[in-house]
Amino acid sequence: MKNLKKILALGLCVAMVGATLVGCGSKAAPAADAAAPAAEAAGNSTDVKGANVFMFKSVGNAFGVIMYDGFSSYMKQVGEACIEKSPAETTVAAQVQLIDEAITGGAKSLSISTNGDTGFDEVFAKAQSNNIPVVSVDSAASADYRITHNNQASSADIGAMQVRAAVMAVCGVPFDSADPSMEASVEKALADYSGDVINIGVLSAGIDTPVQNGWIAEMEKELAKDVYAGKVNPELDKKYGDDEATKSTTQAQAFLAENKVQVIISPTTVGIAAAGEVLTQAKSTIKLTGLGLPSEMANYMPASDSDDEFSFVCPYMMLWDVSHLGASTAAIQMAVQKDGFDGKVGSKFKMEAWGEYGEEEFTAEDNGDGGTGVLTGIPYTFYKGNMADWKDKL
Ligand code: RAM
Repeated sequence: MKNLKKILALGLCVAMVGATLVGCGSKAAPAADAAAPAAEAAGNSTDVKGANVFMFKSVGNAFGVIMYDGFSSYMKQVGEACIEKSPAETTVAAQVQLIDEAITGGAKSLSISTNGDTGFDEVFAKAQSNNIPVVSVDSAASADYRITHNNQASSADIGAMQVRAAVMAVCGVPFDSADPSMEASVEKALADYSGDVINIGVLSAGIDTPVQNGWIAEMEKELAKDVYAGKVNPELDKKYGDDEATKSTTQAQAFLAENKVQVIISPTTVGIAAAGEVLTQAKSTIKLTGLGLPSEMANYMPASDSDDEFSFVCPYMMLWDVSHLGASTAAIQMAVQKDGFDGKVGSKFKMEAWGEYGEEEFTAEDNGDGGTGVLTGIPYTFYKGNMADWKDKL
């Protein structure tokens, strides 16, 4: 039920970030706030002192920009100050330094998407002893130090759907909106497939990035299923672009030069956009899918029912409501600070109505990594049937 509501809310209209943002037309109210240019949005502070700090993996990643826009618009709605402090480089060391500065500067809370599993213990312990609650989002922080993790969508679903989309792309099978999980579609595609064994490449973010590594592990579980046996190589060919456009481009070019894979999955918006450009320019037959922003992928994807999706490098891809992901992170922080939400399994909180979303209730669940997570979204597939609606909004 909760998932269906998310699909409907996402499908109806979402106001997104910054200059490319498109409002919701007749559905106005708080979503219009989300439409405000980030620099003007209230809630934003110029000072760390007393502010709720949001830290993405690095600056300049549109996914992080949209998430912070949702975070700050929710903070504004509830009258709280916030500030973004993301590093220039996508590294643990750069994040640790900024967290340390935020603690010294008197931050009220920390919401973070981490660049790695290790290296944060000392600074997170320092945050804890300064009563600064740590909540992770997108890429998890250590269970020992976070209150909970905001899980954008089920990792198993994200991993499995990317593999299914990759195989369908090679087999030339269109996305069928009546089969959103693509489970039946991929089964049929493989039953009809008699070509060479399909090799899948993965263009990921950092080699140590928790969230992408979690999804890759789920891709490998999906590939171990009988339906793929003998038809798809269970070994993924992995490369890492560190969520930097230049490095991701170089890695995509390496896939092209090696010519070993028939399809690339890129579970990062930076990687998929870089690969989209490389493969499109080269007029390559290597297909592409993964997690992308429609605004960044519009040149590499079909956008109308009359398009032949297989004449584009990326026939379809997935993502979720990134703005809501930021807003729900802010709501978790508020529940921790004001409503006694402690992030233990079974503890619940209510998120105030925001944008097109009515009041929502979320519950902390075992996240499978020694800590808890709160599931706030679902993967949504962008394809020729809906890209025209989304490329200017997300
Ligand atoms: C990138 C980041 C982020 C990921 C999205 C899909 O912007 O790497 O971690 O969740 O893509």
